[in-house]
Amino acid sequence: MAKTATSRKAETKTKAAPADGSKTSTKNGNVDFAVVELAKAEYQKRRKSQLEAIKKTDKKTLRAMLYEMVLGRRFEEKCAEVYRMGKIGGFCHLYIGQEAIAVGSMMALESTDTVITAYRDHVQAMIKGITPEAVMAELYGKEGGCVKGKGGSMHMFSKEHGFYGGHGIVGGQIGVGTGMAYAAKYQKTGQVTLCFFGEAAVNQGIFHESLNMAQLWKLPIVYICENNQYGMGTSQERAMSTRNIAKKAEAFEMANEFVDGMDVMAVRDASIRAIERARKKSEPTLLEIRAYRFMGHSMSDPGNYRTREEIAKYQERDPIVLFKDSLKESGVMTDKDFEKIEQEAMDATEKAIKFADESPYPNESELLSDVYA
Ligand SMILES: Cc1ncc(C[n+]2csc(CCOP(=O)(O)OP(=O)(O)O)c2C)c(N)n1
Ligand SMILES: [Mg+2]
Repeated sequence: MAKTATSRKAETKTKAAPADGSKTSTKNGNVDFAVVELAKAEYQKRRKSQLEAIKKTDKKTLRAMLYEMVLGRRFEEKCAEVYRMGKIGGFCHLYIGQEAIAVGSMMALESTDTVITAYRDHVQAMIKGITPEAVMAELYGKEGGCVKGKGGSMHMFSKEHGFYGGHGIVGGQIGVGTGMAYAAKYQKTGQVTLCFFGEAAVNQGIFHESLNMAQLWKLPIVYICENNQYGMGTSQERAMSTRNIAKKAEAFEMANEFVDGMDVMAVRDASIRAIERARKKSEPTLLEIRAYRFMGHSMSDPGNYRTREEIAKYQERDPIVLFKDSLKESGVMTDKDFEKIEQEAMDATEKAIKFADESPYPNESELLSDVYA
């Protein structure tokens, strides 16, 4: 059943990653409601600016944005379910809670632009146009997958759709993405590259080397640091000497912005500015977009490094609920519209599952084709 715009707590159907309880400040590991109240206040504040941004955007775009966010959420909830049934093997990193980052930024691109990302890639692959069927079949390791079942969860890829992975080496895609932007400039294609990476990748040398080159050579790229505040079980605070990632760009005299990743319209606004800078002036930008992952690092994460209050605090600012509330208050959409979108997303997910279930495993003769290492 579809949720109403105000049923905030009910939005995330999937249970948050379990907390060990030892770090909670309340008895029995209960949620600290003072923290939750604070988060609610923050939520209201953010909604005002979202309402303003909605007024300036056409309904078709807004609907498409909400659809992609809801599809991403429902699709991945299903991924978690079928993973537990043993239908998906290997690593599986979910994007639940971070949907506003991919939707806000990627939906400001032209279809010919290119995207490269890390292993948390299912939702980005779908926004770039790879069908939910091809993504789910890839997760199953089936022939109908976007890379014929050889990549799996971490390696979605489609040259046709300008989606260049799906990379497992933390930070590796920052160098490759910089090369893609160099190629676009050299070949005068007019394409802009969006290069996504987590905050833990910022501590890698490749980040600093790439940003230096991109600014020096004025490359048409937008670096998007998806700061979900954890690299596996290590919080940013424990691994980085500063909280401020956006400002690192200033070492290279690169344009930069810090963005609230729970607010899809704020992400869209900042992305439009950065993409225009890349396209019109051939200049790079670093966006630090701060959100929170509601699930564990991967499906096998026991989640004993953070508290329930912390997860609940961020779930109070669920980006989908925030967006629905604002759309409803703006009079752009009604509960009926939301129900329709929920149904479409569920149907697309079910269709993807059916396709993946029915798709055959790759033939043995395919074992070495397209394999270069
Ligand atoms: C070079 C390298 N070092 C270590 C790892 C192991 N590893 C896999 S994911 C991960 C954390 C990355 O966190 P972040 O970049 O913040 O992305 P997130 O998982 O939060 O999306 C690490 C250390 C790796 N894959 N590659
Ligand atoms: Mg992270």
